[in-house]
Amino acid sequence: MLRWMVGGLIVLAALGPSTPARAASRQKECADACAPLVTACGTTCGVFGFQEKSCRRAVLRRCRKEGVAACTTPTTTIRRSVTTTTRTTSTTTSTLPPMGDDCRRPFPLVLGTNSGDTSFASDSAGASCIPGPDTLDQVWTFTAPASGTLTLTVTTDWDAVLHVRTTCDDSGTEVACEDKFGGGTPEVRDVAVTAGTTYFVWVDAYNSDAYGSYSLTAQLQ
Ligand SMILES: [Ca+2]
Repeated sequence: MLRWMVGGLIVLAALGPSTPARAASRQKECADACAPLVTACGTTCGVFGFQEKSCRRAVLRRCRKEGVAACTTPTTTIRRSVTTTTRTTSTTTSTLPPMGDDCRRPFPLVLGTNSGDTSFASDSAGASCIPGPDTLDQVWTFTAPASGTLTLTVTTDWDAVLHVRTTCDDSGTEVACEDKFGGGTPEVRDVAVTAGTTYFVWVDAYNSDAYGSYSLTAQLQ
């Protein structure tokens, strides 16, 4: 009899607090353990209030179901929740391309030496002396401080093309297109410029296999 009573006490002790108490305890544990992830929801979803709430709920729901380890070692579901909102934010904030990639953000061309790299650029322009598509390019903008001759020189070890427009996104305004040599020999082009007029200088490629770093020098006489 005594052995049964002791056994019963051991079983009751193993069961622990009653169910509502355990639920409250689990909620507190989850709130503590998941605080960094919930904060991440606010950071990554800040401009999307509704996503911030659903993100927080998803984190805490998973924790209550699987235990605090779900927050200390994030699992696939939680990662997906946070990653999805991160991607949305990223898409919103990355509407602008990298500098020089297209007409939205041309590099400012200075007199003297400029340098760039088309390895990760996109194909934003064609030109009259470029025969095919998929030619990676970067664009520079230059407003002539005086009328004269602008001498442009692009030096590469790949087959570059140099072309110039007066309206960045209008190929009909092309005023020069230079492609005399393959890689290793600089392309040089003189362009007559008018004081106050803005020109867009493209460092482009002869074909899709041509890309890389370059130097672009500009001299005005
Ligand atoms: Ca191109």
